[in-house]
Amino acid sequence: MNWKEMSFETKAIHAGQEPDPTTGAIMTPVYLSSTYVQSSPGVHKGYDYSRADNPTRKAYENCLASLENADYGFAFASGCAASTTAAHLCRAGDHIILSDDLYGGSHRLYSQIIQHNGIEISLVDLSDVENLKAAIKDNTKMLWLETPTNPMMKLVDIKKSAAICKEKNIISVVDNTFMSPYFQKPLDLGADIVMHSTTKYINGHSDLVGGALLTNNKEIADKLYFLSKSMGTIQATFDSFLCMRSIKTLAVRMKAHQENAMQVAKYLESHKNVEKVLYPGLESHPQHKLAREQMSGFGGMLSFYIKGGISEAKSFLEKTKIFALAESLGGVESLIEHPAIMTHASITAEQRAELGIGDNFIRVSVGIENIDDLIKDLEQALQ
Ligand code: P1T
Repeated sequence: MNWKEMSFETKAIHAGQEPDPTTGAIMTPVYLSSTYVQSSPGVHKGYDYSRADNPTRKAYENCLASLENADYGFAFASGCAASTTAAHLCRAGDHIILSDDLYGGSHRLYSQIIQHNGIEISLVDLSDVENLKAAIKDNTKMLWLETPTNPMMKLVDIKKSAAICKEKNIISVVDNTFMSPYFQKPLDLGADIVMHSTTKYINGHSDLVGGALLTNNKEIADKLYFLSKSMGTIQATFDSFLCMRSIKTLAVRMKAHQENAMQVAKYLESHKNVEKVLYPGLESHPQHKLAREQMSGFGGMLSFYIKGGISEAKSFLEKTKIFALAESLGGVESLIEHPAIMTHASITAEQRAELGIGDNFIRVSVGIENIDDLIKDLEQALQ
């Protein structure tokens, strides 16, 4: 079957998966085997040890790769494990340019670990491509961007950024966690690698932690395969199975997330106790035009400033009942959180202030519950 010719919804359900040849089981079995019998030294059926390859993980990796229009996919133990592995494409003396606004854990990984290994980093506001051009040095090896960024919802022009990198032989990586391939396909726009925290929309049920890297570049794929099997950063077999099951419904979930998020964004924007809403689907978003160009939808994530300060924010967050006060995002259930105290606490207060992550700043992952119930919940908490 040539999956490249199939539509997203069909690939999400079938790509990489064949009925089990021995039993006909329609779901790929969970191959909980660490090793594989060889008929003669070095002669086997394509699998020798599960850190290198596992049939369940491979089926999942192929399915996810097909959704990003990638030829190669690798699944990791977490989004951070995927990032750590990709960062090893660089060596001491190299320079990495990163979005200034990043998930707090990614910021911590690069500024407190990767940088200490002799790799130079620059945090840059990539929403203006001129800033990217100005930040490039002779030793720049990689560009790492989130779009939309977590949690400020800033957009980065993937096509322009990737073209600049290509000219200078810089590897461009896009963290596509917020949009999922349903709404944004960075490889089609010229990026070299797509990264996911599959913990989020890809798995979508808040019951595992995982990550992924996808690429069309054979040389990069060979290196990532070498790194993942050598560093052992791979996704566990059962978690690969769960993710593969979950992405079968990715298209329907993403549509529902977006529909609800748009209504929540409009509701919040019109509320007297809300100062400002950041959602790429709103015309008030400063990069709404770019959102329409490079994304096919606007996703389920939004942020807003509540009127007041820390006490108003805390009081609101303590009162929501359906929106659970918790870190993470992208699950079917609605989550709400305070980035300054929770997800972005590892960033210095000074950097948070520069980015706009203030005491009255709140991030929302809009789930797929009934929209009337969601609005009612926000209404009683905002009052
Ligand atoms: O949590 P983990 O699966 O290791 O993924 C890290 C990560 C990477 N990139 C983005 C854009 C992310 O949002 C995350 C994880 N983020 C959260 C836990 C959060 O609440 O924002």
